[in-house]
Parts: sequence; C-alpha cells; structure tokens
Amino acid sequence: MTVNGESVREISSPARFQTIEQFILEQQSRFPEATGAFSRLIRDISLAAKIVSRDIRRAGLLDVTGSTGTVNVQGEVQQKLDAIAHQAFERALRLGGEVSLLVSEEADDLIPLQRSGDRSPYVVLLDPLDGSSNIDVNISVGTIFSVFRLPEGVGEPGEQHALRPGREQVAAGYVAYGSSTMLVFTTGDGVHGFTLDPTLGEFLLSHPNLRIPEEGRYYSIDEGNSESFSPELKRHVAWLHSPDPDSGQPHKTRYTGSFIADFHRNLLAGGLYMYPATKLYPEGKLRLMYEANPMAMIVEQAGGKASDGHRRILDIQPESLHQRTPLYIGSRQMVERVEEALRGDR
Ligand code: AHM
Ligand code: MG
Repeated sequence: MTVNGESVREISSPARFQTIEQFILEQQSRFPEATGAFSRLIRDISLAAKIVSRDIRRAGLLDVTGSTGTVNVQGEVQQKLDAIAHQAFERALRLGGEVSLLVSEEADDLIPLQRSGDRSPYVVLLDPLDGSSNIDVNISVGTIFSVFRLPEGVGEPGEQHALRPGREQVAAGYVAYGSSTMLVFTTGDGVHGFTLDPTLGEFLLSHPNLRIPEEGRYYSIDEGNSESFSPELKRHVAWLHSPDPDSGQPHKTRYTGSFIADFHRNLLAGGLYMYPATKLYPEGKLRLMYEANPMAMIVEQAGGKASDGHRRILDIQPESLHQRTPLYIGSRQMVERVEEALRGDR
C-alpha cells in the first residue's frame, strides 16, 4: 500500500525522522559560539512534556482528574493535573540547571532555580497545563512556554528580567497533548513541530517549517460571551457568519475551550482565535506573559499575526507577571481584518 507515493512501511519507519535533540544540535552547529545550553533546556522541557503526556494518557485510570481544592493566583480552581504538570516542569528545569528564574501560572511568585555559584542563562515563563478544565472530558490540553535570555553580568536575577516585552523572547513553544503529543517551537528561525513517538519515547521532527495560511475559513471565539462584545466586534462576528461571495459558505466556528487546541488547528488549517475583553474578564482572559507572548512569537514566525486588537502583542511592555490581555491571533489577513473592524474602518 502506498500513501502519497511512499510505502506505508517507509512512512512508519522512524529512520527518516530526526529527534528534537539532533535537530537542535544540527541548528547550533551553525553557530560556533553556541554553548549547548539551549539544547539542554529543550531536553529538560521535552522530558517534563513526556511525563505530563504519560499522566494525561492515563488520566481516567489514575486519581489525577478533578480539582485540588485550591484556587490559583488567577482566582481559578486548580485541577490536580495543573499541579502535577507544574511540578514536572519545575523539577525538570531545576535539575537541568539552565534556568535561573521560572514564572508559572500555578505559582503567585517568581521561582528562583539558579544554584549558587552557577550561571543559568535562561528565564522561563510557563502555563504548565492550559485548558485544564477540559481534562475530565478528554479534550486536548497543552503546555505553553516562553524563554528569555538572562542579560550578561546580572548578579541576582529578579522580576525585571522576566517582565520584558515579548519581542525579546529568544524561544517559545507549546506542547499539545492531543490525538498525538506534539511539541512545536521556534527560536526565531521558523517554526518546527515534533511528534512524540510513544514507543521510542522521542519527539521526532514531523512538521518542519510550519507556515500558517495567510487567510483562513475557521474562527474560534466563545460566542456565549457575545452580549459583552463591543458593537464593532459584534458586527465583525456577524460578517464572519455571512456567506462568502465565492464559495457561498460562511466561516466555520471551532472552539474547544482549550487555547492550544484551537490555535494549533488554526496554525495548520488557517484561522483566527479571539478572546476579547468581556464583562467577566475586562482585561481579556488570556495571560500576556505565558499564553499570548509565546503564541505570538510562534504565529509571527509562521507568517501570521497577533494583536490585542490595536497593538502588536510582542510590543506590549508588561507591568505584572500574571497580567491579562485581549487576544486576536492567527492568519495574517484575518487578524488585520478584525483590527480594522475594531477601529471602525470596516
Ligand atoms: P486556563 O489557563 O485557566 O486553562 O484558561 C485559559 C483557557 C484557554 O485555554 C481557553 O481558550 C479559554 O481559557 C477558554 O475560556 P472560556 O471558557 O471563557 O471560553
Ligand atoms: Mg492557560
């Protein structure tokens, strides 16, 4: 049997793939000054991702679903797997030794990870398990990470080294725990996706040089909030409902309540994800530092756009670690069109 001209045997053989570690080492070999610290950081992130992926795959069998009974810094009920995922990443990054400061959605304050005497070159901001309220109903969830470099000559790393605009990120990525587990990341040189082969325990390059279509037919928004949309946004959503003159079809809605799942679909198929300011979340719901910024870097590297409706996400100067922002992210033309609509130009 052949698929796309190749025999299935060849396709299922891992021999034609590259592991994530091999891929990064090969990229780094182009830079003689590279120390290998970034490949060790990705090794640590992918180890934690494998642990979380394993626990999610068995979520219905182990006592890991439901809430811990605590409320996190966001005022949201913490799920058991939120806490498990946070611990897996904190432990892997602490042992790995490449991270001096960790910011997590599941911790109020900065977590210093630097061992005395060592210089750990990175600051990592993390949403350990985004969309975690979906775990109990077996829908995809994910981890999102943002990476800054600690400036040279810093004595004691502090909050100011994490509170930086997204354009200063040196890397960003996410892990989607979906029908397969995928790690997608960028270091500012395109976007690359790796699929976890559970039999090998390795992330293998499956989606090199991902590009988001310029235009898309999908949009993702929680329309249950439409009463609190601005008149401009209401008009734009009504336009998305109207039939396209060429195809006669309206845009299609895809909204799971898991940002990563909706973003990933839009990245591959072309589309727009929106979470505007609402009555319940007047600043928007998503967090700038570990949700909007990393996904904005990825989408821009893939040829798309990310905006708060008026400004480029990556240019926002943050004021606090857990601040929220409205978010419009996805195919370039779809983001530009909603920005025009919000300005009242359409
Ligand atoms: P979380 O970080 O607490 O999981 O919240 C973020 C999630 C996103 O994944 C998702 O797109 C959004 O919240 C869904 O919100 P709503 O239920 O208000 O539509
Ligand atoms: Mg989240």
